[in-house]
Amino acid sequence: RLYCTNEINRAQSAKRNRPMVTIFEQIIKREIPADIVYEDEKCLAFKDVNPQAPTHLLLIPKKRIPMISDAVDSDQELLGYLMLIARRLANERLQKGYRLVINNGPDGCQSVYHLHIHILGGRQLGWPPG
Ligand code: D5M
Repeated sequence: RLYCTNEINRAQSAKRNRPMVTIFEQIIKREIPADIVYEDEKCLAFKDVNPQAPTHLLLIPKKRIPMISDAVDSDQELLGYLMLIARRLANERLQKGYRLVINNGPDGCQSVYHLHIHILGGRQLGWPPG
């Protein structure tokens, strides 16, 4: 619960205080380390530093899209591509099921303003999410 409250506080202040260059862009450029599990010319996947399940990966486009609500019609192919890569990474690791999540904005609990798909699994997940 405490952790969840911290996550919400972080998300509520993240948009106001967001940096020009996000931590995920720094990971793409190898300016800060990450446990990278997949990369191609369009996207990158790495382990979440604060895992919420035994498997918790983040899949990000290399293109700078701050949040899903900023996506435009011309992103259709990229967004479809990301879903298929997310499916592949999840299928390889999580045969018993998984969840793909995109948090959007403060109330959606988004804390990093570079679009990312959470890939979660490895335990029975609950519903509804908090
Ligand atoms: O999810 C943002 C996620 O990003 C959150 O689960 C923590 C994770 N995070 C933050 N910094 C890092 C680094 N440096 N490496 C790996 N993972 C990180 P959101 O949907 O915005 O709440």
